[in-house]
Amino acid sequence: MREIVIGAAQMGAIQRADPREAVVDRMITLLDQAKSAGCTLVVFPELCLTTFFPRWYIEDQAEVDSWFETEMPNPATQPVFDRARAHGIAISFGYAEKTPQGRHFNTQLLTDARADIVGTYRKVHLPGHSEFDPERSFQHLEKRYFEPGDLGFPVFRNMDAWMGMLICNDRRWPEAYRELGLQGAELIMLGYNTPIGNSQNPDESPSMRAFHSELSCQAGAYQNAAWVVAVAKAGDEDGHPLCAGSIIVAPDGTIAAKAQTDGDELLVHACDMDATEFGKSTIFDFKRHRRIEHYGRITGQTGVIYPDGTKG
Ligand code: ING
Repeated sequence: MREIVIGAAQMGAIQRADPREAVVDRMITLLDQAKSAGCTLVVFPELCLTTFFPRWYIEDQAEVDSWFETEMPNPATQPVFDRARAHGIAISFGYAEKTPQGRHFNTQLLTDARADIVGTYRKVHLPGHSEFDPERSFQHLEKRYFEPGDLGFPVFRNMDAWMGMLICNDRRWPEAYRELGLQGAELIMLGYNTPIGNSQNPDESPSMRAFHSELSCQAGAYQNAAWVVAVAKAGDEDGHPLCAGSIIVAPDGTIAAKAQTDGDELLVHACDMDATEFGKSTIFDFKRHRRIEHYGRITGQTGVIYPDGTKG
């Protein structure tokens, strides 16, 4: 039995004025709780060091860059790595990455139990828009502030298991999970910041947002026989509510743990990586059942092409 006691460290709101140091203190409190609960791996949300700044149209490039990290670890985040190392806990958390070449990504890192970084993932699926939209009550400018990830969907060997990461909108795209599943991923960690704004569209109600988040994670877990740990940044950020509902999903698609609040909250579950074996060797034994000769459209085209050749 290859058991990893995993902590899903949901975080409540981070206000635009909150300094990284205050956020780091909250992360360390969650790490201490995780240590007491026997966790050996803790997953934090997407962009967990700052407010969800893509909701703002920011014209001053210096202010935009103030939301990004130019190195990792760095002075503000070093205390998190130090505490994780002291506890012997591996961590994964999301942050806005600015590379030495000046490129901008929405990134999630993973460390080993010594808090040494074993790998990073850069968000591929960027939702929203790139220009100011006057019709919206809040903006969603990830396509403005980030480039699509350029690392693909990597899987890392860590703590005697195959682990991959996704970020937020990625969880809605089955291709993302399958890219990890085809590398044998047994654990998929993802953070999210999902606005539950005041849209009049019933499909965008808070309850539907929560339903679609769970549906996507449960499907991804079940269809790739992997554990999925989905961790929210939740709560009301400067008047803009974010969806909570962090969950730990088992390889059979059932929810093993679920957050009850929209604040800082640690979920804990002992995840047996060998529990992925049944699905991977029966229903989702990819090598026995997949028929790739029929899947050409999935990577051959981006949008809809109708049978009569017209494009959606
Ligand atoms: N946020 C949202 C998400 O995919 C979104 C964007 C919300 C898309 C609701 C569709 C519906 O959860 C991020 N950061 O991707």
